[in-house]
Amino acid sequence: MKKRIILSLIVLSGIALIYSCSSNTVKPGPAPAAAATVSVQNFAFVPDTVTIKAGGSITWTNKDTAPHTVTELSSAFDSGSLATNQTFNFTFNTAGTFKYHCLIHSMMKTAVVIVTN
Ligand SMILES: [Cu+2]
Repeated sequence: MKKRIILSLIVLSGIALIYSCSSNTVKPGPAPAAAATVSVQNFAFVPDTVTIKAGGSITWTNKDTAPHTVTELSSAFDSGSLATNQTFNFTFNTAGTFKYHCLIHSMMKTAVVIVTN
């Protein structure tokens, strides 16, 4: 009888030990980098200003029937011509302000990506 109690105590403390160890190994991961989406719609970038954290990425989708480009003014990124429903993704690793426009349609308003640390 005594043996059984001791044995079950050992088993219970073993379970408690495993539980405490496993709960200690659960650590919060790094905060996810912000991601954002921009539509190219009705000859405009929507929204025309996006703020993300460095390391984050933006995906543009052309929702027009006309082709568009997503081209940074100093060529930091350039999607090339995007057909309808085609997407372009770019990851911003450094903080800064990136103005971009569409090379095909000069009348389209310049849009901006603000990358913060
Ligand atoms: Cu365009």
